[in-house]
Amino acid sequence: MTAPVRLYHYWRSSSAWRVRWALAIKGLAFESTIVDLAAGEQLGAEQRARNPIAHVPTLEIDGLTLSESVAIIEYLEDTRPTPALYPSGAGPRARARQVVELINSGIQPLQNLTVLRQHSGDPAGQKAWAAHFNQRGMMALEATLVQLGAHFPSGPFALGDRLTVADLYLVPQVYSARRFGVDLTPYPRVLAAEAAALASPHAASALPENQPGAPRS
Ligand SMILES: N[C@@H](CCC(=O)N[C@@H](CS)C(=O)NCC(=O)O)C(=O)O
Repeated sequence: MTAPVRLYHYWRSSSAWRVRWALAIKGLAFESTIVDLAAGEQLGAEQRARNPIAHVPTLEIDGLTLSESVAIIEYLEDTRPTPALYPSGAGPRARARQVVELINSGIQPLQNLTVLRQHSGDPAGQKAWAAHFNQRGMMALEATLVQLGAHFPSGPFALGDRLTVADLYLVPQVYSARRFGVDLTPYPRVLAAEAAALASPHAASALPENQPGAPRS
């Protein structure tokens, strides 16, 4: 019997959201272990043994224990290529990775709990820091999507007429930007991509509010 796919995640983790969404698109059911970031569970020995930097997500699949959403999603794409999350062709794939890394390296790490706490002990100071880097990131994301639009069939998604990995990174980051109070009205291309991606099949099951441990409104 094959071991179940297991995801170590947290409802509000934007990086875990990307992976939940990819799993849903690839049609992979998974079992959940919640690592409560607010309670500091990521810092405990168990999550550190899975991922020494003490972050979520971690995915157990096919006998592997994988961390880092890029590595996980590329593994899923390599082993379960349909439906594809990356466009085909070296150039379009590089452009998809450009959007992924803009978010994964250029924005999200700066809002991590560890970074916010290192920056300031004051919640208002932490929020201002995260808002600054999200606003700067959204500006870059808007300009990038406009530039890249010339290279893809026109459409509302991050890379044009179909949902790609770029959307799986964009939507959780827009959610974070909103949470930190960033005004998103100057970024219409980003907002159009978010709306299209959220309306796509499989988006709902990955949403933060639909995860175990999320506050019930
Ligand atoms: N580049 C990593 C980022 C992982 C990451 O930063 N996870 C955050 C939640 S989104 C985390 O676990 N933070 C815990 C902390 O800062 O203590 C990925 O894509 O998986």
